[in-house]
This record gives sequence, structure tokens and C-alpha cells, in this order.
Amino acid sequence: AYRPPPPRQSAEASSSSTPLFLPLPPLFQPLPPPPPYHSPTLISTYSHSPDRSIVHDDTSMAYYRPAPMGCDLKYGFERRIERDEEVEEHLDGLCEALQTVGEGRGERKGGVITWRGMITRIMTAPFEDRDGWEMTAIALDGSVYLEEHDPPESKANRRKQQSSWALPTYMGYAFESFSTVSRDGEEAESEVEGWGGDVNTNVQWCNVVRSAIGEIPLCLGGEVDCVRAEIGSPHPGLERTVELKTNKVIENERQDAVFHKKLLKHWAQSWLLGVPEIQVGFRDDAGIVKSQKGFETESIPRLIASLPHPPWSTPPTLHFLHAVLSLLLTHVLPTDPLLTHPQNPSSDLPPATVWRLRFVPRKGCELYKVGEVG
Ligand code: 0WD
Ligand code: CA
Repeated sequence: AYRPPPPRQSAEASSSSTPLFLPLPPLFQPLPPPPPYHSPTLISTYSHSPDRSIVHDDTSMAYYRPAPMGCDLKYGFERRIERDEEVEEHLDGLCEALQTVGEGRGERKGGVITWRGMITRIMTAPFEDRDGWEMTAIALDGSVYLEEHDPPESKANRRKQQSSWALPTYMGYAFESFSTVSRDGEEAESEVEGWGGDVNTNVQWCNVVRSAIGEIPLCLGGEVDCVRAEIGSPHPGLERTVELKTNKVIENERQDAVFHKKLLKHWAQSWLLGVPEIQVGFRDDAGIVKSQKGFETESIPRLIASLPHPPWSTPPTLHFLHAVLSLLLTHVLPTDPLLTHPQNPSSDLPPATVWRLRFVPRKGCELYKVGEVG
């Protein structure tokens, strides 16, 4: 049986409540049929420009065009421009997008509004045995808003590792550049075949969808890499979106097993937003693309199930996602200041309660109050 963890000795301890605990579901035993994930409906898109400003259109949408075999993913490394990660954007872009969509066409009340990446983390948690995470949840206007919580220690750790990760991370972006043509369609002037233009990680194209897990409404925003459509044509719909990934070339069984494990995150990420196709570029240590392979998002779980020792399956991920979101709706939603004080003019609303959702690998999720804002 599970015993609650000892009280935390953090700065938050004084204002925090006793954690509620949700254990992981069994991973390799039969489970009842999981709650279905409803196929997502597109409700809005927006674009981050090179200076990170937001425009509510498809300016930053890119068109898929296979990268030339043998392209060098180190190309342009010195010229890269990186988003300033010190700027915490919270759910700004997503909330702005929801304000621009008409009444009734946005989120459904009584659900969760967040980045797709947060839901990917919750879903894949049952099979995650290394990296924990923390998120912040706040109820407002009938929905639970969920965002990443980056504790100072993890931020410091990441900064330490950043220089050693700079090149491999860059190679992912370079593969995107080699695999796409930008909106204006002009092939970037370059001495290298297929280059779609220098990397600027400020530039992103985001799609906002409405969906549900079982009866729980979800509203998700996520970055989409590109679409399969004629250059210059409008958004062809989620059915023609493509996710791009890079991976080291697979030369032995161990690397094959690592890739199959990684496919869980790739599958969940694309599945959540309704992206049907994942193109993986396999590179050598020097960053040269040696092969490419396309995966149909929908068939990845079958591919995994056909392995002699499947490293993951979907039922635990869907059960756990539903359980975590139910926990949020049960405990966080009733602390909505608009719900408890509906007649208050918005100017003097009582403060909103801030909750923390914390995942401990191999154990489960804790939910506890950390304070108030507003
Ligand atoms: O501030 C933060 N810590 C976060 C910001 C965490 C997660 C997301 N974001 C922002 C992103 O910048 C984006 O505007 O939220 C928006 C939507 O993100 P998402 O689609 O939910 O993110 P995720 O599914 O985790 O990642 C999608 C892509 C990544 O591509 P790969 O192929 O590696 O999965 O978004 C990019 C990255 O290219 N990305 C980020 N870009 C800048 N800052 C970040 C980040 N922190 N996280 C992912
Ligand atoms: Ca990608």
C-alpha cells in the first residue's frame, strides 16, 4: 500500500496543503477499456514572428518538402537565433488565441486548458522512469488552466547542460529547415541544397484544438512543424499536418529499443493535436542525414504491440491522463473565484488558489495547494 511522502522542506511548505496522491496504473497487466480520446477539432491558429511577436494567422506555417539525403544538420549553427528562455510566456499565446475566436467556438467549460506538451507529459508519465516534472493549476471562469512549473533547481540544471545539448538540439531545428519551405515560398539563398532558411527558434506556428478524454473537455495549443500542401496554399486542415523529428541512425538492437521507447512521446504528442504523420530523419554522429522514414501516427501503437517485448501500450497512458485530469477537476475547479463569488465585479475578485501537480517517476502524481494569486 502507498504511504504518503514525508512533508516537504521547501519554501512552499508553510502555505502548502497535504498532498492528494494518485498512483500509476499497472503497466503490463490487462486494464479495462480506457476512456477514448476524441479526435481534435481545430479552433484557431497563430504565428510567432522572428521577433517572437504574435500574429493571429498562418504567417509562420511551412510546407513539407523532404530534406535532401546527405544534408548536414550542423549547417548554419553559428548563425542560429534562439528564443530567450528567461522570458516566461505562461499560456499567453493560447489565451490570446481563445479571446480571438467567436463566442461558442472556443473552449468548452468544465475542462482543462493547456499546452499540448503538458498533456504529453501526463500521458507518458506511467512509462517515464527518469524525469519528474511539476505543473501549476489554477481555476478561472469554469476551466482549469495548467502550465509548466519550472523549479529554480531544474532551471539551473538545464542551464548547466545547455552548452553540451546546443548542437544536438540545433540539429533538430536544422532538419526542420531542410524539410520545409516557408510561406513566402522563396527558397532561401544559400550555397546548400534544400536549406529552408536560417534557424530562428522564435518562429513558431501554433494550432489550437478542442478535444476530450472521456467526458473531460480539453483545449490544447501546440506547435505544428509543417503541412503537406502546395506552397502558398492556405491551411489544409489538421489531416495534412506533419511532425518532424531527428534520431541517431540505428545500428544495433539497443538503439532500436531506445527508438521504440521514444516513439511513445512522438505518438502521444502528435496524436493529441491530430497530426497524422511523423517524418523522422536519421543522422550520424557528424549530423549527416543518412535515411528518412515516415510514420503514420495512428499505427504507431500497433507497431509497438507487434514487438516481442513491447516497451509501452496506450491503455495506461489514457487511464492515467483521465485520472489526473479528473483529480484536477474535482479539487481545483471548485476553487474558481468566479464560481465562489459569481456576483463580484471582476475588479475585486477574491484571489485564485494556486495548485501544484507533481510527478514522481515510478510512483505517481501529487496534487497540493501552494498559495493564492490575484
Ligand atoms: O515555456 C515553456 N517552458 C514552454 C513553452 C514549455 C512547453 C511549451 N512552450 C511553448 C512553446 O514555445 C510553444 O509556443 O508552448 C507552445 C506550444 O508548445 P507545445 O507544442 O505544447 O510543446 P511540445 O509539444 O513540448 O514541443 C513541440 C515543439 C518542440 O519540438 P519537438 O519536435 O522537439 O517536440 O515546440 C518546441 C520544440 O521545437 N518547444 C519549445 N520551444 C521553445 N521553448 C519549448 C520551449 N520551452 N518546448 C518545446
Ligand atoms: Ca518537431
